[in-house]
Formats: sequence, C-alpha cells, structure tokens
Amino acid sequence: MRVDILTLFPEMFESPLGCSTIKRAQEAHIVEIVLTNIRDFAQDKYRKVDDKPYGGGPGMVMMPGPVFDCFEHVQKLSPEKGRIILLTPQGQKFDQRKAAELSKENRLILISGKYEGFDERIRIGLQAEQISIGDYVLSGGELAAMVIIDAVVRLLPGVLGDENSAKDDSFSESAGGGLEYPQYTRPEVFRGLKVPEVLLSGDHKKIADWRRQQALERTQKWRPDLLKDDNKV
Ligand code: 6GU
Repeated sequence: MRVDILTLFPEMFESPLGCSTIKRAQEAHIVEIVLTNIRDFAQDKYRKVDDKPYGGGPGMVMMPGPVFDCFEHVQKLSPEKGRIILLTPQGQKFDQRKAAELSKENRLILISGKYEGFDERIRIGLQAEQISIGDYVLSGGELAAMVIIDAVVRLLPGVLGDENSAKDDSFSESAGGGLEYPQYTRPEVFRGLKVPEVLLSGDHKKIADWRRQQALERTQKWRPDLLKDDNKV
C-alpha cells in the first residue's frame, strides 16, 4: 500500500511513523508512506496557505489553491488514483469496519488541514470522502491521519507477527463486533490474583467457549452500544 499525506506539519509524523509497527511495515516494504508539505505549494512569497473566511467569523480557512496544486503534484507521483480522504470533524466516524475497508486499497491520499476548515471547493473539487475520528475537535487533522494509518497498517498482511493477532481484536468480526476477551500471561499468581483455571486446562474448546462468554459479558457491561445491530462490524 502507498499512503500519501498532505499536511502543513510533516514533522509531526516523524516519531509515530518511525517507531514500532509502522516503522517495521515500512522497512518490510508492506507500506510506503510519503509526506508532502502543502506550504511548498503556496502561491505567494509569504507562503500563505490560509485566509480569513468570506462572510466574517473567527479563525482562518485553508485556501483552495495550495491544496489543489499539492494534490495534483502528489497524485502524479504514482499511477494509482488512490482513495482521497479529507480529515475533518465533519466526516463519517472512523471505526474498525472503515479501517478494514481502507486496508484493502492500494493507495490512500490523506489531506489534513486546520480545524477551522477547508474552503468548501476543496471537498467538492477533489471529490474527497471526509473522515473524522470522533466527536471532538482537534487543532488539525494530523493526529487523525496518524490514528487512521496505525489502524489500517496493522491490518495489512504480514505486518503483525502472528497472522491471527488482529483477528480477535476488539470490534473485529470474530469478537462479534464487541470487546476482546481478557488476556493473561505469566506469572500464574500475581499479587494474590490467579489466572482463571480454564486457561491452564489445555482444553481448547472450553477455552474458546469461556473467551466468547467473557467477551460478551464485558461488552454488555462496558460497551452495550456495540451490541446494537447497526453498530456491528
Ligand atoms: Cl479528522 N480533524 C480534526 N481537526 N478534528 C477532529 C477530527 C479530524 N476527527 C475528530 N476530531
């Protein structure tokens, strides 16, 4: 997969993309992530990329010119058209289902801007789909882009060491769209708390049944909203 990120703050991505799972996925050439600075496509000598909103009001709005020029430059860097995503709190809410869907694409083009917003002609002209990561406002789309990349990249074949380890994730199909079952590792007793006997039994059928039951119980208790049909992954 190729991921292009258009941003005013490419340096924000260095650490999250340069560590751990995403770093390894890039080194293994499973994903290629390319950052492009929108400001490099500013059209005046002050490198201006935002301006006051027509009609008045607070804050600044991303100008269409630099974003369009940057986008057109980036799109030509690879033959694949790509799925074009605008990061905005007005977007569709990102979830595990969307992560799985995006992980099937060959190319993603993520555009992050400042929170007061994009000039509307950017959304219309680029025919971008809008994605939000939740109902709160961030000061920019960068953190949202990183969240999406992390959730998507770990689903790409070969990224997680154990091919099964994304399968039982919370929200995944095998978790019934609910939360994951409880996990234990050594030691067998920690500060008086013992590992449930069933997990030491070696009875795989019993263990699978217990895990399913536990997953359901904790979902009912902690996230009953996930059990509604329209929330199923
Ligand atoms: Cl994608 N952008 C911003 N600025 N705020 C957000 C968001 C995105 N998703 C949730 N809040």
